[in-house]
Amino acid sequence: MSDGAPLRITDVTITPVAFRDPALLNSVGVHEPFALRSIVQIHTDAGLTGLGETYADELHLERLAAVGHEIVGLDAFATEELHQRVQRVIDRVDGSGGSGLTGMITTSSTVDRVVSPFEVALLDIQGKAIGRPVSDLLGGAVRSAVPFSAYLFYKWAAHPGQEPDEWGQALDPDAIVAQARRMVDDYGFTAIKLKGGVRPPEEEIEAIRALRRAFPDHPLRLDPNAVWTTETSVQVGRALEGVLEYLEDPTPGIDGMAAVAREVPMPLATNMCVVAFDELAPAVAADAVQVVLSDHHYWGGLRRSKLLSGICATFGMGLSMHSNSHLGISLAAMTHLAAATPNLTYACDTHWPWKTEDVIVDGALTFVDGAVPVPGAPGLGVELDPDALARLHEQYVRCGLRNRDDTGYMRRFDPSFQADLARW
Ligand code: GKR
Ligand code: MG
Repeated sequence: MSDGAPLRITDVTITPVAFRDPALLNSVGVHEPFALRSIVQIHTDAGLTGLGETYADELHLERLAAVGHEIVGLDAFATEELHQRVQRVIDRVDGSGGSGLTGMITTSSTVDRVVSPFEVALLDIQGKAIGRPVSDLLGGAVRSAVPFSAYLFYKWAAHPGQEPDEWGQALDPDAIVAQARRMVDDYGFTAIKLKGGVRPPEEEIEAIRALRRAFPDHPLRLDPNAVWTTETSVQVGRALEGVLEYLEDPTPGIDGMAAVAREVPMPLATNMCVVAFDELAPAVAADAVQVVLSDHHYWGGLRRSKLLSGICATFGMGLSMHSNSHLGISLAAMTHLAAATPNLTYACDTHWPWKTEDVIVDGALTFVDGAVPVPGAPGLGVELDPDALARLHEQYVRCGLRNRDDTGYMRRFDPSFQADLARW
């Protein structure tokens, strides 16, 4: 592909899939038995195919389908033109604005969310065309492996009516430490995050203290997804002085986070109050957050995530990486991005250990001492398994879930459950 001829998109396939997910608890409820994702395949006239992965809520799928039609004929190197076309489609299809597609994230730019899987797929094609990994297209890897953190959840032993899963119940500090022990033993993770906002704050403080005793050298994080008041957040932050590397989204909103940041000793991180470019300026002005969690799925893909990294570096903010339930195409994209982002100095989040199924051929992604070696093959370095894709699509069709609804699922078992922010 060195003659400079365009590499034209001939066809786009979008396949919703469902994969089994344990009963993981969070501040808005409990994970449903299946997590939903969309697998994007872009085909070209040169016979190269690129892969992307994103959310699969119904409205998002509609937008993806509309974009799929709009980009046939586009040159696979024209990612700026991709962005413009997606903008036009979104203006036409639904005006714009957030829609809560990511569960807890409601205000990120719709265009950036829709662009993301297509941009990743185009970078996959570009890499394959020139025989280089995606990390090279992003400036080159500055680390050969990307550290991820163990991501602990309070959880039920099973989805109601089902047999206990292999992890069992985790509702107290001892069980959380046991979960961490298994994850660290199995994957070698060197940092640990606890998803909080589930138990009363004093119990979550105890869980973090128990983790500190069990893992004296692991950086620790706690993320209650903005379920605490500013007063509670300050109390928790002070109680965990010297224990947390950062406290993630203790309370809602830029003003609330700024108020907490002034009173607690550790940095505050977010994937809730800064999830789009227009939220950066007010957050910087208020000094509301000291660490931004990037996520290429809603920051507009890999190159726009690098733009975010530059903005964070400019304003002296740290950079980490957020995760939702995801499959291997996303992990590959996250790994290439993190490898080529020098100031991404925190271990990235991943839900990886919680899944038991995938759409990619095994073997391209492994964990060594808690880090994923950057795939060196052209493009993303992962290959779709057509049988697995068909199986997980069939599972999507049969499972009946069409939108993520942790709160609705929880209320089937506890009708009084409230998902309000700042409720503790
Ligand atoms: O999977 O329950 C979950 C998480 O709570 C996820 O939805 C969040 O978006 O991991 C995320 C976070 O850091 O807030
Ligand atoms: Mg978070």
